[in-house]
Order: sequence, then C-alpha cells, then structure tokens
Amino acid sequence: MSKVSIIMGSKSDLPVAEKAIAILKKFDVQFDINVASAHRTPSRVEKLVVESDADVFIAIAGLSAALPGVIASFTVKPVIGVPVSGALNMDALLSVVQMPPGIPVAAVGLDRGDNAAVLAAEFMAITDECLRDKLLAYRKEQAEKVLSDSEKVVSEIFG
Ligand code: RP5
Repeated sequence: MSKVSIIMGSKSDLPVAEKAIAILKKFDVQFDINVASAHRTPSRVEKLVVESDADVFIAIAGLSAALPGVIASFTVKPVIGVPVSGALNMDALLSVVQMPPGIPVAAVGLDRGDNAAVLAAEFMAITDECLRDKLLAYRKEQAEKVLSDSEKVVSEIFG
C-alpha cells in the first residue's frame, strides 16, 4: 500500500498540511505526519527520512525553507516541497525551487498543500490502478464544478 510522509518545519505550518491531509483522505492514501525543522532539529529530519517507509515525502516550510531540500539530500524518493506564505513569500518559494543540480524537489505553489497531495497521488498512481481511477474521478468532479459554477453565475446575472 502506498504511503506519504508529511513533514512540516513548524506546528504553525499545520493549516497548509491540513489541505494535503484532506486530499490524501479523499483518495484513501495512507500517511504519517511530523514536525521537524531543517535548522532547529536537523538530526531529527535525517532520522525521520532514513527510517521512513513512505514512498513520497511532502515537505512544508516557510521563511528560509531548507526542509524540502534537506529531506531530498537524505533520500532518492520523490520530495514535493510546499513553500509557506509569509511577509515576503519569495524567500520560501525560491528556497524550495532553487535546488542544486542532482537533488531535485518538486515544488508546488505557496501554501498549495492540496496540490502536493494530488501530485504525490499521481506519482503513486503510476503503479496503482485504483488510485488512478480516483484521480480521474477527481478531475471529473472539478470539471463538473466549473460547469455548475458557470450556470450559477449566468443565472445570478440574468435570472
Ligand atoms: C519555518 O519557519 C517553518 O516551516 C515556519 O513556516 C516558519 C515559522 O516557524 P515558527 O516560528 O512558526 O515555528 O521553519
């Protein structure tokens, strides 16, 4: 069974992690979650990564967001980095995106824990047909919402 490990740099990142959790639960994907900081608890980050039985990591951090890159340095499993918004935003965004050659992190947008979980599910769906069907159903659900929103807007404006 596929599994995701969510690691966040601080408890204050929980609202972003909750977006990922909602998607993982929707797809019945197993996950664990921990707080571990690349700067404040580097040994804990290493231990969590090397001892993990997860297939994909979702790393959530703000400010000088070293966490996704540091996780990637300890594993060849895919790491999805979620920069957390703050006073500057570009600090976290660039810290997650600008990885040196050979140690990639798949970066999603600011606070996009939901997209991180969808991307993690897409990686795992390569070998999991049931998960692929759930992703396809989710795409359909989103398309239907756009159509129903369009109808609502038209009816609100024209009656
Ligand atoms: C980062 O610094 C954390 O990921 C968080 O986004 C930010 C602020 O951390 P706290 O001061 O809330 O612990 O390391």
